[in-house]
Amino acid sequence: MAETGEGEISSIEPDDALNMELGRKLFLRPCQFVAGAMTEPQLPQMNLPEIAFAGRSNVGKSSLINAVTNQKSLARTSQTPGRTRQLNFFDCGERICLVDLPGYGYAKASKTDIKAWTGLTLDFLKGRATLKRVMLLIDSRRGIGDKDREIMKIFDQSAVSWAVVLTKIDKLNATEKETIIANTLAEAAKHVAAWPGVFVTSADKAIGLDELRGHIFSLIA
Ligand SMILES: Nc1nc2c(ncn2[C@@H]2O[C@H](COP(=O)(O)OP(=O)(O)OP(=O)(O)O)[C@@H](O)[C@H]2O)c(=O)[nH]1
Ligand SMILES: [Mg+2]
Repeated sequence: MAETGEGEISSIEPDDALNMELGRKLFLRPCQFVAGAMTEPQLPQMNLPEIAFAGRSNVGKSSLINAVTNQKSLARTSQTPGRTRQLNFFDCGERICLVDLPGYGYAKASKTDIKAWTGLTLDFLKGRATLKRVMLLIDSRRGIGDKDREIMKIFDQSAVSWAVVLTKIDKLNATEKETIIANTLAEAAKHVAAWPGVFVTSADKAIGLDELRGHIFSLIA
């Protein structure tokens, strides 16, 4: 474990300072919304490497995309879970595409809607040639749950390369942080398709963003 400049505990060694710097620069370029897809024919052909943000409803996917791209309202965020109901594609500097996925585990939406967006999301995750990595977001207050385990299984079976990102770390005290990071690392390590680390982030307090940007940059460098 390493201490970042802000004194936050991070499980990531800052050994790739160059990637972090280039990743930071990458996201100084403007990002723009390209397409929102609710059906398979609406999926855009991007010809850019893609990084998708997946996770439970309300885990903070849209907020993290905004934080990483330095754009306050690129992806729509909400107090109401289940807000992102389509796959949203954002072109960042014509170098990379970030994909904001609908969250899973939201019980209040209609069954037909849930089926539609879950089906499309799974098809996308399993069959997208340009998809470089899925960032699987886990709310650090909740930890990995059964729904997350189901999706990890799907990733492993479909050979989707993925990495775990803890969100909303600003809500935890130091002891809680250490526990959740250790538990999450241990669980991620059991999965062959998972990147062997965990990103520790807060969109609100701008924690762990350069590490995440550096990781994303390393995937397209
Ligand atoms: N404290 C704190 N709250 C956060 C953070 N990131 C997101 N939130 C809050 O969590 C709620 C959900 O955030 P979203 O970014 O909309 O979550 P989402 O995963 O995109 O949600 P869906 O689109 O419904 O799947 C909002 O009220 C955010 O303000 C964070 O880093 N810290
Ligand atoms: Mg969202």
